[in-house]
Amino acid sequence: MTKSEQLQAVAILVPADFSDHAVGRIDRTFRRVGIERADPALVTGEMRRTVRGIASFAGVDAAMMDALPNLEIIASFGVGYDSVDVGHAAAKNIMVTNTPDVLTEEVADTAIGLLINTVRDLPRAETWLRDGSWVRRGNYPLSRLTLRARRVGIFGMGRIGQAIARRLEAFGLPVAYHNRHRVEGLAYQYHPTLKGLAEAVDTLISVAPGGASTQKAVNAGILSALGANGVFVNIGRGSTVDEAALAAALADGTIAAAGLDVFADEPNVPSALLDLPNTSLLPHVGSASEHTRRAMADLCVDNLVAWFTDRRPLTPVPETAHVKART
Ligand code: NAP
Ligand code: 8YV
Repeated sequence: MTKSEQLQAVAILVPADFSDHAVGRIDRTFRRVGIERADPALVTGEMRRTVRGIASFAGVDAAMMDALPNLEIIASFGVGYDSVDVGHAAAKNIMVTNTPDVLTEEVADTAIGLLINTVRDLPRAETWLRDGSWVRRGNYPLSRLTLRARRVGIFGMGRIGQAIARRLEAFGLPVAYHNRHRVEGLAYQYHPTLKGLAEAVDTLISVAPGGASTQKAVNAGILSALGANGVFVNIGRGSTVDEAALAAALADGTIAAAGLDVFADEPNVPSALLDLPNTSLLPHVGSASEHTRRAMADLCVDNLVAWFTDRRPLTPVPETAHVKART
């Protein structure tokens, strides 16, 4: 059997709403097995016997892994993999891969766009033009907020955080950050606590991953430390924010405005946030250009190809980097 024939015999489980480009490549390379969603109740006997890989968009839990005893690899679409139970995968010798780097610049661009929309109120200014208010009512009111003289803190100074910081430098804004560890060789001011960072800045951009260690990290205390001129932007994960505390802080003037691309229970956005005039809201579009989603799809499939040919993936997540192929 040729290498290509061997790959075509490998069954890869693909949920229904997966990237068209990735599905096309999986169809040409492997044997694609469709499933409505990654739900163990939908796993058939044949899937149980044959599936060796999953291409995942929306997460894979422990029960799904347990339902597929021959599962070797979960190729997750996206850099954040908080929706995959990586601890369980590592314990079961299942490789997990993600799609870092190829989306970094796109997400950083979106973060800057969201920051400017939030501070300068540009989406509402456009609505003013489109609904005829410019003609009927005159010039759009001056924005209450400005980027000028702001001090920006980045929560999660990783690949995307650093790409955001590079853009902010070009804007002439000072940058500081909080991670659990100081980044060697990075000149921005480091704060060992998120509270310390929030106290030192008036603009906080969160690009931290989801998961237990960041759950509701941005809470009432952090928002209060940011202060009345404070702007909060979240391009990381909704789970890192106490959304009720955020809505309250925006309503009572504890902070000035927030720009959010991510939410705790997507696609459901709390009405408390929708109803506020000082929020700028996006439907999780950080990486959502055709260009970047195609690159993510390619890396997701390239990981499957690398695993089933060389038995080594291209971009394993750290928690499963040690996992070895079974044969
Ligand atoms: P990354 O390079 O791994 O950076 C993550 C950073 O967060 C690291 O510097 C890490 O530093 C820090 N961090 C992790 N846990 C922390 C904690 N408990 N407390 C403080 N800092 C912590 O990842 P990336 O490629 O920049 O992506 C970051 C995240 O952005 C993803 O995980 C994803 O959730 C989100 N994202 C969103 C979109 C979107 O469409 N909105 C698109 C892509 C990515 P330490 O390990 O030193 O703490
Ligand atoms: C994607 C993301 O929208 O990469 C991430 O972590 O949040 C986004 O790029 C998401 O992964 C699609 O599931």
